[in-house]
Amino acid sequence: MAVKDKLKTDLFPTIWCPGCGIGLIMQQLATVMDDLGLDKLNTVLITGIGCTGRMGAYMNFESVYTLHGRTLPVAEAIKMVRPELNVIVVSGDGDTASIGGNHLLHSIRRNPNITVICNNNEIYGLTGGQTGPTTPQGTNTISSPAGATYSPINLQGLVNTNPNSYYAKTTVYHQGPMRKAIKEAIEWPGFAFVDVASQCIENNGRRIGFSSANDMLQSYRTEYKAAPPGSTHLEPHQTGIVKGQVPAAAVPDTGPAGAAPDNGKN
Ligand SMILES: Cc1ncc(C[n+]2csc(CCOP(=O)(O)OP(=O)(O)O)c2C)c(N)n1
Ligand code: SF4
Ligand SMILES: [Mg+2]
Repeated sequence: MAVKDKLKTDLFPTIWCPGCGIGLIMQQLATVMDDLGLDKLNTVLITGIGCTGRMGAYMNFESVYTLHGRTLPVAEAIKMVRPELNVIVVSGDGDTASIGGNHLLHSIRRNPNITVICNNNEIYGLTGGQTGPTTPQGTNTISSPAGATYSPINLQGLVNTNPNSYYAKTTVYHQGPMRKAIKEAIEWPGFAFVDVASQCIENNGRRIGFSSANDMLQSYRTEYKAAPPGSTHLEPHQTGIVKGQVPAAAVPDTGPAGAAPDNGKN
């Protein structure tokens, strides 16, 4: 099968702005899905709301377009009842870490065998460019014209609170490493998170001084450096992969076996 068979090219052009990073992620995801032999029968895509959430519509897979922030409970539920499926979540940084932040904490804790690809454009793209949980401190946004007040959330730190998790940081410029990270994440037998720095030129980039999507893309080339092999922690603006211990087969938490004891109070 060809990579293009993984995409609904009859629906192109997409609704994404020209130069948006989301398409670069979709292209690499489609390539990996083709390499791994993923198809409509063995894989389901879960997306949230936001520009990123539209990816499910353009890929030739069964997909669930969930409520904003609710990708992870839907993904975990599907994995629980259909454990043989590959369950892949694609969601925006706001969707993942803000409105979906509580679900993120508990998915990391439960360690389901699902893959999360986070399109981290450091902004709420769809709604016009408001400050989100990953927006760097000091960034001018439509909701923080004097600069974002707070430090961004530490996604790597959160994911790595589970010693069996997989975390990768990459960018849409680094296509080869992104492809490797997505492939390894899908193959990882537990919670795997691929954090992809990606440009939103229209609702973030232009406001912070980039004149084109390509300028923004090239900035990832100069700003990001690969972490030394074997790193157990990535510094800001380092790309790389931090793998925990391979998890043992997940045992679903189905509650106590058998009927509750009759203690006379039932
Ligand atoms: C419950 C709920 N709250 C708020 C919104 C409005 N909303 C839609 S998309 C979005 C932010 C999207 O940002 P992100 O997840 O980073 O995705 P991006 O558009 O950047 O890809 C918000 C706040 C909504 N649709 N539903
Ligand atoms: S608003 Fe930003 S994230 Fe949304 S499609 Fe346009 S460039 Fe991409
Ligand atoms: Mg975003």
